Amino acid sequence: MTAPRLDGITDTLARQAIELPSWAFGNSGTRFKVFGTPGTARTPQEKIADAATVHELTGLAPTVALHIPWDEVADFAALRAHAEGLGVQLGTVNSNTFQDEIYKFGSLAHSDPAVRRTAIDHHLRCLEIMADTGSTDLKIWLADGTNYPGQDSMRARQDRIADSLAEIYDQLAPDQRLVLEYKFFEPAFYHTDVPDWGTSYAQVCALGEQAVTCLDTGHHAPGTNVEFIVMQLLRLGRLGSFDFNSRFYADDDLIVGAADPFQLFRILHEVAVGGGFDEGSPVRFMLDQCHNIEDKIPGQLRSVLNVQEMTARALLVDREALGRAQAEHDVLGANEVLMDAFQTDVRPALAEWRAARGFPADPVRAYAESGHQQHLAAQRADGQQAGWGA
Ligand code: LRH
Ligand code: MN
Ligand code: MN
Repeated sequence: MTAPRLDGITDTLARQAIELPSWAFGNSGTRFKVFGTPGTARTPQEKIADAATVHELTGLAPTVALHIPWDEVADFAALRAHAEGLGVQLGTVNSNTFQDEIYKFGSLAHSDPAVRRTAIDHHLRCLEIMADTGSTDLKIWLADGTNYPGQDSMRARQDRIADSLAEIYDQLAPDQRLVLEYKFFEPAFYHTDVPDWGTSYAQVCALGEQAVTCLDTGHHAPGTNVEFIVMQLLRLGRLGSFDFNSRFYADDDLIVGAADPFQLFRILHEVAVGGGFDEGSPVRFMLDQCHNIEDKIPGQLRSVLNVQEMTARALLVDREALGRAQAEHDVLGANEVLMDAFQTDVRPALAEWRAARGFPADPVRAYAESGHQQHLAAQRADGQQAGWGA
């Protein structure tokens, strides 16, 4: 088989932007143990510097998402200047109403108006931060839910979320978006207040045009046809962003494309069909991952390259041939068109294209050979490494 030609798809590939989560550069783990990794960032500034390294080697990651309060600093305008000085921008601001004691029974859905007030105010504070950082997306994931049937009224909680979100939505600037993420379980085990795309869709539609849904690939029950949801949200004009990661069991937050590369291909094919890669598309792509045992910077490099490689394969689908086979009800033929693209090894062609644009042909190897990881380990030997959450 001859090497695939990327001619028709390089404009789209050159536009590709994958936002990195600041928290991927801190230590993370499970409830059993958080292992440290030499050279791990100690501050929000160092996390941003590490994200900038990923962008420098790939050209794929021009923005960094923040999580508040994990990335709380005294001066967000200065943090923005720091990022821009390193060649990246600050991106999505993620709110966090799942770690404070007062949120034990919920945040925006809590029955006590005082707790709801605190949770709403936290989001208003995030909007203030966004004014300083230049961020346009406020991403909200709620841990709210219950553990036992009867524990609280699911219906009343849904109404309270709608009211709370409306108050936050009212304060958005015209160019800002409220992005509502869903997740089917964890930390709540009986019911979650925003468990699925339908609930997120109902809530964001009630808010207005500036509210959209975030699809985190790890937030569905095993066996869910995630690409169907991608298709539907694109069709309805409410797919705001992706949180990419991969999973074997639950919300594993492993490297995107590691557990099920074919699912990533099917998702990206639906993005292509639905216009999500078109110029001016409102769909944004983000990683939401943790690197529990591998080094963080190479983990993020591998991740953005996985997305790039699978995007190339999805863009290589012969859509005309696919349409013809579908129209003729050529079941096996249509499937073959899709599988042909999926089975295409785009790595040599992408390596060549990267080199032609002045990037290392193999960014993971270039990083390993640069000695930067050892340099970071020596330079960051003192002080407290950032952890998942700080
Ligand atoms: C919840 C989630 C959400 C949070 C992140 C740390 O599981 O996916 O996006 O902000 O993890
Ligand atoms: Mn997420
Ligand atoms: Mn998650």
